[in-house]
Amino acid sequence: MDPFSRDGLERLKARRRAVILAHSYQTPEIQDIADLVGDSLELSRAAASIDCDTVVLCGVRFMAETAAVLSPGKVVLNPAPGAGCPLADSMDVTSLRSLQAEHPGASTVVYVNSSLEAKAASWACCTSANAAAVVSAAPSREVVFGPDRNLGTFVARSTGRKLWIFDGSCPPHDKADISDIERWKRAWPDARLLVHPETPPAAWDLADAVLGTGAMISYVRDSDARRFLIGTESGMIHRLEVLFPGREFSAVGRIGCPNMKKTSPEAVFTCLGNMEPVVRIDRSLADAARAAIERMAAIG
Ligand code: CIZ
Repeated sequence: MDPFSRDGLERLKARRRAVILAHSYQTPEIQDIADLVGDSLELSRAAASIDCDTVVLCGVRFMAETAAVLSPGKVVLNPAPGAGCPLADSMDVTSLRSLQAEHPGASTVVYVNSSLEAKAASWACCTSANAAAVVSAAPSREVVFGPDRNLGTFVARSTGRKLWIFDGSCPPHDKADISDIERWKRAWPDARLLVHPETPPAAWDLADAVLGTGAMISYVRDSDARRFLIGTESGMIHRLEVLFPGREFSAVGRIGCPNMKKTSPEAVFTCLGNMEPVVRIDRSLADAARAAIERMAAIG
């Protein structure tokens, strides 16, 4: 195959009737070759709705799996099959079932950062963009929620629902460096501080708003501030800079996900050329997980 070039990639995409979808935490190089950059909710909706034969999902494994479940008629390629998610891996389905057994009357909502087995055992999954809306729509007032402890705590506060929360976390967000955030607040006193709900409550207490990445974009769009401190995975800075060239952004809290940086433009090109690695999911597992994923895509 020819070496990677933008023209070569466009030719391959046309030949494969392919779209490239990238999460907002991907590197600038990947975001710049993508047809659509977004959060998990936007990517899964796009994978299902765009008229194409092939989807190249640039993110981490659970995102490629979610896209494949929602797009059974398409080939979903994952150019970084080694990119896992420690948060998703932190809750196996046996642990989730134990929590469910302790609270038999509760509905179960799992964050999209979870295994397909956990999704299959749940009423719905959610993203940070619609976690409160999904929990509020749950048929029982009590909800078993996992795996992210911080997001669960935030959703319990904002919905007033009783949540039984699994004790998992996203290591880069959970270990956000609070003194770095404080330092930046002193350095840019006029800036708005936006932090992700996967960060710990100590970060929320300093922030102007606690938001998922999609809501951070809306916040900046609607704000008259010129400078923003962003407490989430640092890939988000490129996304914001592309969308809002007149504003200034700085990443705070030293939040970096090594798995999100495992996709290279060359790997995207090679996987489209070879049409592998294909995301293959056992049919019965996909069918079992689909209802929870479809609820996530339909709500909020
Ligand atoms: O929902 C997502 O894509 C994640 C993991 C974070 C966010 O806020 O976008």
